[in-house]
Amino acid sequence: MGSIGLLKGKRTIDEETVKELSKSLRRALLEADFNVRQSKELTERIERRMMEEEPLPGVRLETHAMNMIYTELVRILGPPRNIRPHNETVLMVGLYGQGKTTTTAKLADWWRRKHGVKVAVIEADVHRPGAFQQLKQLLEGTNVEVYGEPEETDAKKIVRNGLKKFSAADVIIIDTAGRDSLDESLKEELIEISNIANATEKFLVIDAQVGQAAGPVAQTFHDLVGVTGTIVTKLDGTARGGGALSAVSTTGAPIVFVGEGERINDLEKFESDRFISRLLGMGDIKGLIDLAPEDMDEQEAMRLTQRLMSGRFTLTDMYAQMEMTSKIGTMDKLISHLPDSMFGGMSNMSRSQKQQMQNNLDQYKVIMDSMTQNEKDEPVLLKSSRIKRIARGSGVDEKSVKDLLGHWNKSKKMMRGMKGNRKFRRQMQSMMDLDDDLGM
Ligand SMILES: Nc1nc2c(ncn2[C@@H]2O[C@H](COP(=O)(O)OP(=O)(O)O)[C@@H](O)[C@H]2O)c(=O)[nH]1
Ligand SMILES: [Mg+2]
Repeated sequence: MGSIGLLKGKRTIDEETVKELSKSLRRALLEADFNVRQSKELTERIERRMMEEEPLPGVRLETHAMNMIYTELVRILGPPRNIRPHNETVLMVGLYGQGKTTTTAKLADWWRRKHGVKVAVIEADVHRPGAFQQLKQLLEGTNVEVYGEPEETDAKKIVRNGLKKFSAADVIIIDTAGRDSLDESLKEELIEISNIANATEKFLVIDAQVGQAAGPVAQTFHDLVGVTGTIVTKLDGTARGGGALSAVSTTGAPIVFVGEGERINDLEKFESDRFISRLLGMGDIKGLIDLAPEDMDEQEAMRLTQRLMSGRFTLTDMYAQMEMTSKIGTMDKLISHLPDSMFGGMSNMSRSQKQQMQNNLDQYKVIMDSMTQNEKDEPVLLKSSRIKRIARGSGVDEKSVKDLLGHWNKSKKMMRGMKGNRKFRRQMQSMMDLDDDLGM
């Protein structure tokens, strides 16, 4: 992706440069082993956006382009998923040699270490001799209990017995068998185990080196058990992980952890920045993107959301919400975690709509500057005499003040409506959880 440098110092982008950029992006994606068709679709989309969208004022062209590439990739990767290790049964699936057993051990120890919960694992791979021994060895010296029956050939039986034995555990992880490719009997076994386990999570373990086959492999497992998360292993090697991206794009199951070595500690939480940097072969791209303006970071958005959820909704809250919305173009990453309804689907606002919104904001700011804190907190106080005073103080007509109040009223109703919406609440809750678990 060196050709991003082509944009350095340029003020406008021409078709030739866009083509050049797009070509080099596609090359980078293919070198990373991202699916051929998907690479084509993605680069065409970015090409189109580059021709159509202008950078926001003050944003350099190369940053603008990187933002676009980044947000498009994040769109595929999906919003981050946070798993609370309570009452979870996790099924590990994947082809032979991808790192299922190793990751089972890593994950068990991770949750035990970082969350202090009781974790137990079940070895249900009856096809690979020594699988039980391998898992036991990996977990030696940890407090994770391992269940297995090395002589048993019926995996279902082992799973049933294991589940019974570990009924008091917070988390149970079940390791399963995989071959080079899945044959019918193995497929059937996996479905049966999945049914017995009634797992809350099904993680597809995929080696970063798996290339173009990743998508079809992921599809197969997804059809069998319904994959809920992806774990990419061997990211300590040279592979760029494009195959994993194809897998995610196929199943829609986001990457939750990555494996970076053979030892039990070599597990990391997934971070999209790092992953995308690696995928594009660009070192650390953090410095090249500029998604959230300094005055509006993700934390602020969280804080605001938390306030909105608390049921209070002042004019100041409304202003902050609008300000956030007006910046959505540069905040796709954050917005992708939020329900579209929260911003009235404004992530698709056109340039002129954004401009209009900015104009409104400017005016609201002037008007609000003429209000007392009390009035901003309790806009219902604003009867006609106060409205007159505020209009005079801010040099606008009374109608503009009333418009502001009307907007506040509408937004407040919208917020109320959403508060009652269970899906929305759940989404908000999981967003808040991100905060709690940053130390995870
Ligand atoms: N370098 C590296 N090796 C790994 C990683 N995860 C697993 N392995 C190795 O890959 C091989 C296969 O792993 P295993 O867990 O047995 O795969 P399974 O057949 O899917 O259970 C073993 O030699 C592991 O040590 C990783 O993240 N990095
Ligand atoms: Mg194994």
